[in-house]
Amino acid sequence: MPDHSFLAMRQSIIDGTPAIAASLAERAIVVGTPPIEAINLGYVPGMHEVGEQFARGQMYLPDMMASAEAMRAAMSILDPELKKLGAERAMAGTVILGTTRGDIHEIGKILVGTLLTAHGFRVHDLGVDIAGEKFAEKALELHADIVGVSALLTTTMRNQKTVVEALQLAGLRPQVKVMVGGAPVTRRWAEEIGADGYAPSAMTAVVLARELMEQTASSEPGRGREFRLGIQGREP
Ligand code: B1M
Repeated sequence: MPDHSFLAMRQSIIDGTPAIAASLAERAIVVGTPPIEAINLGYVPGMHEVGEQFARGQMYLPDMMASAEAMRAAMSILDPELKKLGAERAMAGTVILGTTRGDIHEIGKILVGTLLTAHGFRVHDLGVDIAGEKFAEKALELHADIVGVSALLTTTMRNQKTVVEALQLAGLRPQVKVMVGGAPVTRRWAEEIGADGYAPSAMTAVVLARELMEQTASSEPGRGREFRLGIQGREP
């Protein structure tokens, strides 16, 4: 896909125009652009620009909401294309995903969920503004291998710690790995709160989830069976 198409995608996010964002996504599929390229080279740079303009006071909350709407419109077209890949893969593990308490940012988390699904993980997305206990409850119910917690605000990233604590309280910590991410999150923060890993992007979240599954498979031979079958089968 030519560079100007990626620029048009970026602009559709900055302008907050869902119809244009969606039609560019449809066009990308028709011309055979990999959906992940459209997301990473077109739409996400638009979101970053929006964040910068908001921080400089050149954009206001309603503008940021319109941009998020445009991003969602594009994702609604690209998501199913990405997920199709996952249907052909062996089950890699079960992941419970959510945005932490007090935080309603969801776009990055949805992208992480989509790519995990595309790489064979069974993903249960709890949504946004989720308390630690809710993560623990679902992890227990679905026998999760990994709990993934997203946070976009410096004020809400501390709630990622409450998820680790809730899992500990429920006695699930030995068997459930915790991964964290989101713009303000760092590897150091992940270590500080006792998470098992940090990923700066959706693609690295997939790599991390696979590493965590490998650790589980080597420490609990029976448990990682599907994962081992998965890696012997198709690799991403
Ligand atoms: Co808000 N917001 N926002 N916002 N918003 C930010 C985060 C901000 C940086 C903007 C800015 O000031 N420059 C700023 C936070 C400042 C801070 O805390 N340091 C901010 C603010 C201040 C706020 C409000 C407080 C504004 C207000 O009300 N005055 C408010 C808070 C609401 C709340 O949550 N309680 C608010 C509201 C909103 C909207 C609702 C309007 C909207 C969200 C809509 C939605 O999600 N449905 C919104 C948006 C869109 C943004 C920006 C512009 C874009 C976020 C986004 O979608 N990025 C954002 C600026 C920015 O991030 N540059 C901003 C695209 C997405 C693909 O990237 O989410 O980073 P990201 O996800 C990446 C990685 O981080 C990683 O992978 C993803 C893909 O590569 N990742 C993970 C994410 N989660 C992961 C989990 C993992 C692993 C990797 O493992 C589990």
